[in-house]
Amino acid sequence: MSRTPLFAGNWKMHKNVKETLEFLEDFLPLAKDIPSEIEIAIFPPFTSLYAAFEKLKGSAIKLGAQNMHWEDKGAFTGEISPPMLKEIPCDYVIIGHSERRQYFAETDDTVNKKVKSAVKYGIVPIICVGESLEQREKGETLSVVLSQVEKAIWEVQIEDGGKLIFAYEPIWAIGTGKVALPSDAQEVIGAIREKLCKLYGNVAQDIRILYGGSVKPDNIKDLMAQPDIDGALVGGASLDAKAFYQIATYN
Ligand code: G2H
Repeated sequence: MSRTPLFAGNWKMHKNVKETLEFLEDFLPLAKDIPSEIEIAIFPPFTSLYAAFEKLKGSAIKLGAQNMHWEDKGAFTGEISPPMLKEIPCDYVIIGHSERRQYFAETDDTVNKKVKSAVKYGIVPIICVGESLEQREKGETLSVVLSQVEKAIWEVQIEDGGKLIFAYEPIWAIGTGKVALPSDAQEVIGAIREKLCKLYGNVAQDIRILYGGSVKPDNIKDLMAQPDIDGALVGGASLDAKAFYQIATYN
């Protein structure tokens, strides 16, 4: 079993090219102190991806996009294709973030199409799943999340666990400052791993599962102490070089 911890900075709709380069000016010197067994990736807006790639040359920091279309080309105004992301190149792509599900009508079906396409093009998808507050209060957390997991990877074949990453992000914890209790996050993430083991057998032990939702320097250590939590998808706190560095060096 080998699961390298991953700290992924999801910048959402923040930072133009100039601000991206300013962040990296601050972050790259700090990142030299991050142990090599920890992986860092940043997810700037599409318009900053190439500038980030150029600036990251020679560093171990990976690059990812926040979304993509599943088709490789066509009349899809405003969309970005997997080959376009490969050209940058991007290592990762976030798929099915709850903000995309909520504001841009993404469904389990479109998530599945995107996951299949990402795997086909060799871009590792970070597949986001998570329940709403209402679903949690009704005791539906596990059924909702496990159903999202199953539908996201429907007919997706993988030969090794490095091809997929999941992020459990309870919707009620996103950008609200309300982080899930580490034990609650572990319960859901442990259940996701069990489900993946049923579907994929032993390779599921190598699939990384991140926690996301109001991760900050002062709560990351307790989250990382949980056996199935392999890192974090960090929103707000990843916009600040020092805070993101503190999260990645939680120990
Ligand atoms: C959840 C998370 C990053 P934040 O969306 O994906 O954002 O850390 O701001 O809650």
